[in-house]
Amino acid sequence: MQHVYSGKVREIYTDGDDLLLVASDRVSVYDVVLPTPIPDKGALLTQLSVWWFGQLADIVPNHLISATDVPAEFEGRAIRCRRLEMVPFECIARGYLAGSGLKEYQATGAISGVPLPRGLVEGSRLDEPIFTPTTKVSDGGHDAPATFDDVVAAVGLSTATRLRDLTLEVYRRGAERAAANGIIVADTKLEFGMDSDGVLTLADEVLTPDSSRFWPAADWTPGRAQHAYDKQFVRDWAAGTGWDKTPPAPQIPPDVVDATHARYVDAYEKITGLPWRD
Ligand code: Q0Z
Repeated sequence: MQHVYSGKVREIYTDGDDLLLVASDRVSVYDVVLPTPIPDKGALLTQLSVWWFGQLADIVPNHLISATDVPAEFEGRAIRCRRLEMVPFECIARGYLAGSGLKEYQATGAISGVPLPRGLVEGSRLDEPIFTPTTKVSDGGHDAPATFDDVVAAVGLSTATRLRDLTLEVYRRGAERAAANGIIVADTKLEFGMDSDGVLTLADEVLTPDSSRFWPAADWTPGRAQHAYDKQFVRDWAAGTGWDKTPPAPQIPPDVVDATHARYVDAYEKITGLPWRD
């Protein structure tokens, strides 16, 4: 086993021809990783993603080989997957306006070349979900918006069209399931790759609160920043400490850790309908 990549909250190892994607219990707010782990976070997000791969298998094949055949030290919070030739875009679907999409809309009236009606505000629901790819910027920078034509230029019209259709289809399936259980999926980021037979394959993690914006539907109020389903307690506590959002971040107090853990468990249970053990 060889460690090949560290993200802010995840790691990649190689094991022969396979990859191991390992999720940690680390949490980031304002792009800063906090010094206090959230117990079970890595396992909850890994198991949610694995559940989604199963739910989405009729839409698109995925890279998962096993969620159990992993080293004991990573048990529950890692998957073994096939190594793919990755598509060099983040495939994002948005059903609501937030984040970098909101900024781009406010500046240009469009996101990734998709024109939107006037008068939308932070948190607005879009009439139809839209495909807003970004290009991956190497070493840590924020991703840059790309248009559908940029994707076509890089991968060809048929693959680009399939990426867009699959991304929107996965978003619709995910948003519908979550909405039925009180959770808005405002947007989601997917990664795809080509397998060794040239089959377009869903990769990475899917429809987790780290790859998507989850909002409690009961609190949804367009015209202001929305509450994050998972990290809102950490954000509210961090804002109240006077911390300036630059590293190092302060330790998270136990009550905030517990409340945040409960939100990750709640999201897992609401979406999957399964009880979380532990
Ligand atoms: C995923 C990432 C991180 C987890 C590369 N099946 C695949 N084949 C080739 N490359 C990837 C995958 Cl999933 C791949 N990432 C993002 C970073 C932990 C996933 F630190 N990068």
